[in-house]
This record gives sequence, C-alpha cells and structure tokens, in this order.
Amino acid sequence: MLKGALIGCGFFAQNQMHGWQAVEGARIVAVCDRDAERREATARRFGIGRGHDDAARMMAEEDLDFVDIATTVGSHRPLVEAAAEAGLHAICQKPFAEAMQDARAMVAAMDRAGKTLMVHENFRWQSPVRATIRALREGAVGRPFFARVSFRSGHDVFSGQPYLATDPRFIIQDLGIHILDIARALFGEVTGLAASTARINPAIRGEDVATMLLDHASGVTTVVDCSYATRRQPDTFPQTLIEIDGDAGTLRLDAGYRLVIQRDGREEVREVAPPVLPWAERPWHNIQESVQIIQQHFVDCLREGRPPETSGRDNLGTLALVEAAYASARDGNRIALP
Ligand code: NAD
Ligand code: 89Y
Repeated sequence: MLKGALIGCGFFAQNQMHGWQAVEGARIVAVCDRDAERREATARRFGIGRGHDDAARMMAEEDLDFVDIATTVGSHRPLVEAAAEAGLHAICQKPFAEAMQDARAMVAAMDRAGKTLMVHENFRWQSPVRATIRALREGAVGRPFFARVSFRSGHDVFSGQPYLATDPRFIIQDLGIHILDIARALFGEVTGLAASTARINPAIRGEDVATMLLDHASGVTTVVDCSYATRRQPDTFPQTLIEIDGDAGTLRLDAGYRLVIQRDGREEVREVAPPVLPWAERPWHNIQESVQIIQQHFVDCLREGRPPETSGRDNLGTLALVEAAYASARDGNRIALP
C-alpha cells in the first residue's frame, strides 16, 4: 500500500480526499495546509491523524511514497522541488506552472530524483471524454480532419474559487488548459495556434472568453472555444462538447452526455453519462469521477513502472498551448509551435 500526503486542504482538495478513499493501492496518511482551520477540518472530515503546516517538514518527518499537491499555481514549483529533494513521487494540480521555465525545472528535478511526476490533468479522464477518444481510435469516423472542442457556461465558479476573479489570467489558464489538453489527447501535438479573447464580465480581471484555432501535426484542424460568459439554459457546466468530422463519418459528444456517431447513413447513440459517485454531487460529478480515475491511474503506473499519461513532461505540450494562446491573443499573431 503506497502512503501519500495531501498538500493544500482547500476547495478542490476535498474531491481529491474523497477520491483517495476509493483508490486501490494507496492511502493518505497526512495532510498539510498553512491554514490551520482548513487543515484541521480536512483531517477531521477524512479521519487523518497527522496534520502539518510546513510541507518540507512533513516530507522529512512522515514515512511517505508520494505527495498530492492541491495548492494554487504559485506554490507548485517549490513544492514539487521539495518532493524531488525528499525522494517522493508527486502529483501536481493544474495549471502545472504559469511559465514554461518553471514547468521544465519541475520536470528536470523529478527526473534527477528518478521519481514519477504526474499533472492532475483530469478532464481527459472524464468517462464521456474517454468514450469519445475510444470511438475515434476505433475508427468510428475514419480519418479525422476537423473538430470542435467546446466548453461554454455561465456557472458561478468564483464563489468556490475567488482567485479566478482576481488573477490577471482566467479562462485559458484555468479551464481552457483542460480543453486544449483534450484536443491533444484526441489529435496529438499542435504545430500552430491562433487565439482571440474577451472579457465580458466587468467584475473580473482576466479574460472569460477564448476562441482558439489549432493545427495538429496529424492534419486535423481543431476549434477550441471556452466561455464563462454564456447565458444558456440548461447550462452545460462542466461538460466539454465535442464534434469530429472524419472522411467516413461524424461524431458528436452532445450536451447530456450523448455520444452520437453517424456513418454510412446510419446513426448510433451511446449514453456515456458519468456515474454520480456516492460522495459526488451534480453537476460536479463528471469532474469528481475523473479525479478518482486519474488517481487510480497514478497508482497503477507506479505499481507497473510506467509513466502516467499526463506526466509532467507530457504536460509541457499543453502548457505550451496555453502560453501560445495568450501570446497570440495579445499580439494578434498565429504562433508556430516547434
Ligand atoms: P484553494 O485556495 O481553495 O486551496 C489551496 C490551499 O492550499 C489553501 O488552503 C492554502 O492555504 C493552501 N496552500 C497554499 N500554499 C501552500 C503551501 N505552500 N503549503 C501548504 N498549504 C498551502 O484552491 P483550490 O480552488 O482548491 O485550487 C487548488 C488547485 O486546484 C488550483 O491549481 C486549481 O486550478 C486546481 N483545480 C483543479 C480542478 C480540476 O478539475 N483539476 C478543479 C478546481 C481547481
Ligand atoms: O478550476 C477549474 C477546473 O479545473 O475545472 C473547473 C474549474 O473548477 C473552474 O473553471
């Protein structure tokens, strides 16, 4: 049984703690937060006997195999480097870093330590998204040439995550990062990107709308569009909707978790709704299930000695798209990616 510690006992960490309770092969033995109230509430809620206010000290004092970093982006690099220093595997929440140089430094530190680093990039692990990836790989539409990967909502994300209203960067770094990662999971690496952004909500600092055009090396063109300014009912938060055109048919992951495949004049509809886990609540259940799935993937990878699908190194590809999107929106250029 692998022993882990949670760092950061805030809003989203509660999902991670629930997820760990159901994961086979690992358990959380200690929690850490600088904020005593959050730390103690989380420890009490999940029956964890050991609480710490200093992550490096916790890593030195506890008998651990890994840490699960659930803090906001500013602390990711020092915490991942401390894990490398302590010889521990690590999971780090998204956004992995705000700058590529920090992300590369974290990957290098964990490589030097010979430990596994996974970014908690869970959206590609949502079961409806997984069903879409599987259908595509099974050749449901033949050779794909066009896709739209879309997330549009008016859901109030600011009450649970107030920093999203005050950070200078909002939707691309917070949410678009997941949608760009899904595009990579579907069609592979991107050779060029153009983006435009807008701020519709006057009460926030960053952009709440982003529209991105991606050219993939595989020949597919993808439109990735994200909005937290979309007033529609029913609101589809937190569903990612997907359309793919291929030379043999089309596929849609529609609102309501319906996967529709049309080919040779026939239509097949697959119901791919995620389960509502016993601890989960609508509409977050889709995200919550993917937390447990990615955590199990991490443990399975450690046991089998293989890199996680969303390793730190893999995530450099997604972060490069985030960086390119901000640069393109700022300068009005199409950015070529190496
Ligand atoms: P939060 O502010 O609610 O919680 C972060 C906690 O970390 C706070 O309690 C803070 O005191 C603690 N902390 C910060 N630095 C620390 C340090 N060095 N040592 C110990 N504790 C420290 O934030 P949140 O909304 O829970 O978000 C955390 C991360 O999760 C963010 O990066 C966010 O983008 C991500 N997130 C991911 C998903 C997803 O689906 N993957 C969803 C929501 C949020
Ligand atoms: O922080 C974001 C995430 O990762 O998923 C949804 C979210 O909570 C708000 O955009």
